[in-house]
Amino acid sequence: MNNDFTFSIIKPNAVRTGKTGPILAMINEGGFEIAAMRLVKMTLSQAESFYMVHKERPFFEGLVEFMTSGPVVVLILKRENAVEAFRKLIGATNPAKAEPGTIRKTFAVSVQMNAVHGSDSPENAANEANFFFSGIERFF
Ligand code: 3AN
Repeated sequence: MNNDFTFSIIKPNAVRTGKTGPILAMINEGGFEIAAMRLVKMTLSQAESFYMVHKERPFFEGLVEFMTSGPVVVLILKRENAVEAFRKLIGATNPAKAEPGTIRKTFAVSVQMNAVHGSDSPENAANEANFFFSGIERFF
C-alpha cells in the first residue's frame, strides 16, 4: 500500500438506513476506484482492537457498541493522494462542522454516527486494510 490507497468503513447507521449505494456513488464520483469491498458484522473484540488507539477516550465504549450494532461495509479505495482526498470528501468528524457536499454533511446524524470512516494516514490505511482483508480479496 502507498498513498494511492485508503481504507474506509460505511458505518452501521448508514448501512441500516439504505445509504450504502448513495455513499458508494459519491465515492466513485470523487474519483475513487473500489479495490476491495466486503459487508461484515464486527464482534466486540474485533471492534475493540480496531479502535484500540481510542481506548482511553470517554467515547470508546459507546463507539465499540455502535460499530457492532449492525453490519458495516469495509473498503479499500484507490486514487492519487487517496488518504487526503478521501478525508476531504468525507468532511469533518463532527458533521455540524463538515463542508456542504461532503459525505458526512449529507449522511451523518451525529459525531458518533458519522456515516463513514476514513484512515488518517497512509500507515493507518495499510494497517486498517490488513485488519479486514487478505491478499486474495484485493483487486490491485
Ligand atoms: P475520524 O473518524 O474523523 O478520524 P476519530 O478517529 O477522532 O475521527 O474518531 C473515530 C470515531 O470515533 C469517529 N468516526 C466517531 O464515530 C467517534 N468519535 C470521535 N469523537 C467522538 C466524540 N466526541 N463523541 C462520540 N464519538 C466520537
